[in-house]
Amino acid sequence: MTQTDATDAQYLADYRPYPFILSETRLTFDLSPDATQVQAAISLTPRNGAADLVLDGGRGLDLVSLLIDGTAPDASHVIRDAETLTIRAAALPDRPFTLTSVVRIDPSANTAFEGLYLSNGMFCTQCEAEGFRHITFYPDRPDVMTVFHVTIRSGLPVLLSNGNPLRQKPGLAEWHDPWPKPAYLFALVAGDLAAVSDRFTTASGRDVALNVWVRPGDQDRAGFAMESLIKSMRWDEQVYGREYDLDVFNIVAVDDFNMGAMENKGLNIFNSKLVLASPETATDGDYERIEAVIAHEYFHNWTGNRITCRDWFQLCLKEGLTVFRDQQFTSDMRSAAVKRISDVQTLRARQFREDQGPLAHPPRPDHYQEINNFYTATVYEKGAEVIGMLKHLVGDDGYSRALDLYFDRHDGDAATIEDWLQVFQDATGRDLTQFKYWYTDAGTPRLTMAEDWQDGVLTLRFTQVTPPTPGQPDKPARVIPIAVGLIGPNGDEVAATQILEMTEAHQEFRFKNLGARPVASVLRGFSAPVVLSRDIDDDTRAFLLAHDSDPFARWEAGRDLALSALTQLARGQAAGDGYIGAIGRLIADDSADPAFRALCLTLPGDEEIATRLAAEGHIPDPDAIHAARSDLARRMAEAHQDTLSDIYDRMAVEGPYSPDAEPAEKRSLRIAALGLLNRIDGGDRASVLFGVAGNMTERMAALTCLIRLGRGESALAMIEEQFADNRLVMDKWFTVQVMAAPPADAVAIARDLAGRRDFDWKNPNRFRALLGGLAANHAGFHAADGSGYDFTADWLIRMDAANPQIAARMSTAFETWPRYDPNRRAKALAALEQIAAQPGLSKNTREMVSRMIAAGA
Ligand code: 0A1
Ligand code: ZN
Repeated sequence: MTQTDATDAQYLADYRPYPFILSETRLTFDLSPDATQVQAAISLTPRNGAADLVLDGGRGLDLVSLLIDGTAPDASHVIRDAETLTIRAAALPDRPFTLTSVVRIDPSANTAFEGLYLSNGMFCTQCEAEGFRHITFYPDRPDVMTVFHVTIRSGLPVLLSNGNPLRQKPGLAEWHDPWPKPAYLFALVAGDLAAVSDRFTTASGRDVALNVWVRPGDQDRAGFAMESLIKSMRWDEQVYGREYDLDVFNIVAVDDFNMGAMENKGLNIFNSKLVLASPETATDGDYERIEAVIAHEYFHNWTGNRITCRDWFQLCLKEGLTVFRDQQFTSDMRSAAVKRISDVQTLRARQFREDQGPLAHPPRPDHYQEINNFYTATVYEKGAEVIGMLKHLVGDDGYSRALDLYFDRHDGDAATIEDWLQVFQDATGRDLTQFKYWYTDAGTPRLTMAEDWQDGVLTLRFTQVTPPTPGQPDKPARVIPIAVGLIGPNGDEVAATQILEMTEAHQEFRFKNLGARPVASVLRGFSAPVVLSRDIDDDTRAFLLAHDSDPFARWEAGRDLALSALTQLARGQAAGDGYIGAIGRLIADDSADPAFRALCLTLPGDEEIATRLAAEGHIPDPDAIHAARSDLARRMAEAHQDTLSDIYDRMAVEGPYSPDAEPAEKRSLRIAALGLLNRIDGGDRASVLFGVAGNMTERMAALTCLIRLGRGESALAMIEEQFADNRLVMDKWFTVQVMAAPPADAVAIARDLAGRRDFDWKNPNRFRALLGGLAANHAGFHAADGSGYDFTADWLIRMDAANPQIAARMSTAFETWPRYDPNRRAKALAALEQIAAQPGLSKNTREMVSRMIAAGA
């Protein structure tokens, strides 16, 4: 997969069980910001005779003492290097023994937010994937599981760890987690915290105390997170038959966090942006994400914690399944159609982009250098799509039998993708040999369809090809479930959805005894993560947009129409009238639900247009794309001014704000209409709305509109004045100014903002707000003078020294660089090379940058 130094790569094929079995881990923490002492007593039994004991743990651990059954081993038997501590077999008993170490660590110096660190004076941990080794010497791998007993000594008022509380008194807390777990699920939190509390009684009668811990004063923004938790607990019992298994469930919100949230057993730790919400500070999108991520982390208790991964190559075993489950949850809580369409949009924007560029990798990779670089859209989102396909192939009953067997057979295990597939084979009798390629091969299959109509028979001919990806030049045909329905000339469905199973490189399917030629609705519900091309004209697309009974396929027809118009416009051709007409009919149709109409009204973004152009063999021109999109939006607004204006007025929601699906969907249509009208009303509606809106959803929408027109100044000043102390709102404030800026101004604005005192760049949310805002301004980031690339590269270098995970993650702003023109390519490559040349660059960023550079070689 990479051209980089292969010597420090890890390989799936090298897996060996750990030579010791652990039965208990007892940890004692004496917390202090710059000198925390950690005592770890680990009970071990040699698995098969004598072996060296190799523990993970690097230079940041200051070893104070080391004892084996109370006696120090001879120094000649103890070997330390940069990443491990080894005790030679000769110094170890050949029966069960206890290893007790004491180390000192400095949480206040931990700016990488991996291991034990401080966030606003609060101690917290992040141990996935390999953070525990920064806390103490330990076999830090997911297949080493044991019961943990934790003692925390600190003057801070709230002291939390995993499991159930034992002794709790001022200055001391003891926790016991009865469920054996790997070290990556360990967590500790200590701070001055306040809780929103509730209770939940499980189906079998266990009474569980629930707490959402926040900074004192933030309790009024934590209620929605608690409601979401209770809904998740109930849903997992009803739909998957899974109950919670401890007496307490704690959630803690922290301001400094590298990712979204973490499923530590009984003590989930969250980025505060995924917990805190009030109508004045959070948008409908924020509420929906909070509900989904609370569910995701809670669902991990079974898919991730009770059944974990044997090694990190199997990451999608827990992540793909848990994303699939949280998507099902959201579809049940909100509109299933809207959820599916937005999941496909995300998949295409993130995973297709990854899968078609230098960073492509299989959902289950077979080697990596830095595991933190593999928390990707491919592992998460494609991992979930693969499960959706499996469900299509075995049916709902088969899926449910397989899941019951999975929980039954593997509870308490550290499992593999092979185990997972075996469960489906055993529960359904289906051979999944060919299906497994979805896990082991990278790349997005291209599916081409041609049609033939003769004597009442419709023939659909499919061809599949998966383009080469780094390290995988040729790929065998995959099994692809293609959901197809047929629509008669009058718009009625003449054949209901059925799944065609494609298993060959070329394959045809016949539909017989048809009276008149139907229109095929293909890949309904996006039944497989492929790129479909078919020979279809705009009239047929418009027909599908008007009549398809499958909401995804219907939306997709409109999307295709829009993309075909936009790509032509971007290439200097006249286009768009057909799309504008078809959209006019759809938005006037009050029987279609508002959120669906909103999705249809929102044009594909610049990035998506660039991707389509590249797929069609053209070099995307960011400025031409931006101009094409603005042009089509303005023409849509002109053509449908009255209808849009009517929608804008009618979709106003009366009464107090509620984040529920129904009002949120009305707001989404209202905002979509506003976005178009803003192109022709000079910003008048946005300006009024900004002043009167009582919720952040409409205020942000109005602010975005004003910024687009260069009229954002006073609205930005008002937000700043009102919310200077609210980090989460100020993060949005940073993002929107750069993201919505006219592309020619974006880099200069980003530069100004980076010079502000409140650009607290070591905070991952603030850094992402600014750099991510620029990356999302397609023509701004890809400015022809290379200023977007240089600005980003400079900041990545700076961030890398403090927090390698964040720098490596944000480096993906460059991942599409090979598809642009020679001038931009040269400038992007120079920026990547500048990063690569940085002395002391982290392994994380080095791996990412060298994979991206290799693509241009
Ligand atoms: N397992 C978490 C994601 C996560 C992964 C790594 C982290 O730190 C490097 C933090 C969180 C989830 O899927 O939610
Ligand atoms: Zn997860």
